[in-house]
Amino acid sequence: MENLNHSNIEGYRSGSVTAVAHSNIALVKYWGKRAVQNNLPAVGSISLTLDALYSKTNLELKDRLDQDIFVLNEKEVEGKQLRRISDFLDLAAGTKDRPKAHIESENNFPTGAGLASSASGFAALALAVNDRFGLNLDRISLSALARQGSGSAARSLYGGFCEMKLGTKEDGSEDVAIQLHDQSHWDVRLLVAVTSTQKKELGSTEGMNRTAQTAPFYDEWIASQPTDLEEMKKALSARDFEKVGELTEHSCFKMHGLALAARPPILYWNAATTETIHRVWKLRQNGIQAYLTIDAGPQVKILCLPESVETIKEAVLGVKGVEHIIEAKPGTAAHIVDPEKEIIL
Ligand code: 2P0
Repeated sequence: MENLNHSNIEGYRSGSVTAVAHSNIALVKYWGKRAVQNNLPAVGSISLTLDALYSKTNLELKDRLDQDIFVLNEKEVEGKQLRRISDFLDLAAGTKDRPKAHIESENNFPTGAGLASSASGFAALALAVNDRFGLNLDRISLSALARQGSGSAARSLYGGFCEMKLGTKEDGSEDVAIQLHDQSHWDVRLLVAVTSTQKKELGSTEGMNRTAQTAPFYDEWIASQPTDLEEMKKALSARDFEKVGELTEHSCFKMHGLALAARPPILYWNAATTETIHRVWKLRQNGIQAYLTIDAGPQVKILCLPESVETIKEAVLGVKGVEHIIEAKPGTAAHIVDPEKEIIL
């Protein structure tokens, strides 16, 4: 590859690259930061990468641009959102004196609606930047880079099941994600019951910061997380579906209970979210193994095994306000693709 002629900084590459990263869903949730500097999470987390939801990002460095250009879902983004991207590129380059980037990104699912678009988006961007800036980062270092764009993005570098570690150092070098099991470990399914495609009113960063500052049970949340993480790792290794499901629901409701205890309270649910929770619990009473989780948005994500998919879909599509269901399997790691090829693996 040919280097761009830019301020004597070596390594920049001309031409464009396209990266794909899948979204992920936390089975043991991340909520709260121990430091805003370097975006350091207050707790570790465990996630499942989802094949059906992804961001596809094309990046090209251009010497002649005055500022970065970021096009998301065919619309040019400006202001705060663009600054977040530019800051991330400065951080990756280690300098503001870098060639500007023209970035075009698409999500194949609603953006900013609790479906982890920032996770897949920043993971894809980290991979693309690594390639064009010639950084040669390994996966762990890429996860640390992606984390600084968005905490959950660190987990989208990997396929299958993944753990985001809680570090102790201020520089964040220990706050990295590792793979626990690849996508072939276990054929579970995650059904996303979409109850609204509107952008959420309160972003995750603001939501978790308010929770940390005002929720009276915040210290207990932090203190109880290591046990949940250990139990989840054991249950995943053993493919113990009931245990994984029970822990997943517990972590979800602990996080949302905590957010509700913030001042003013934080509630990401709508009426259909609540109805769907009851529908899933009813299914379980009737012997169907289905467990749910909810993120910073009103969608309900139902963890199940392949044999229960159709029964659950039928029951949940019957809930008033459920618009449609996205079915996902464990997805692959973030990767560079041929932009001409439509099929995303
Ligand atoms: C998670 N969420 O573990 C939790 C559960 C939402 C609910 O990580 O501030 O966009 O960019 O680090 O990663 C969403 O928050 O927050 C999130 P920042 P992020 O998936």
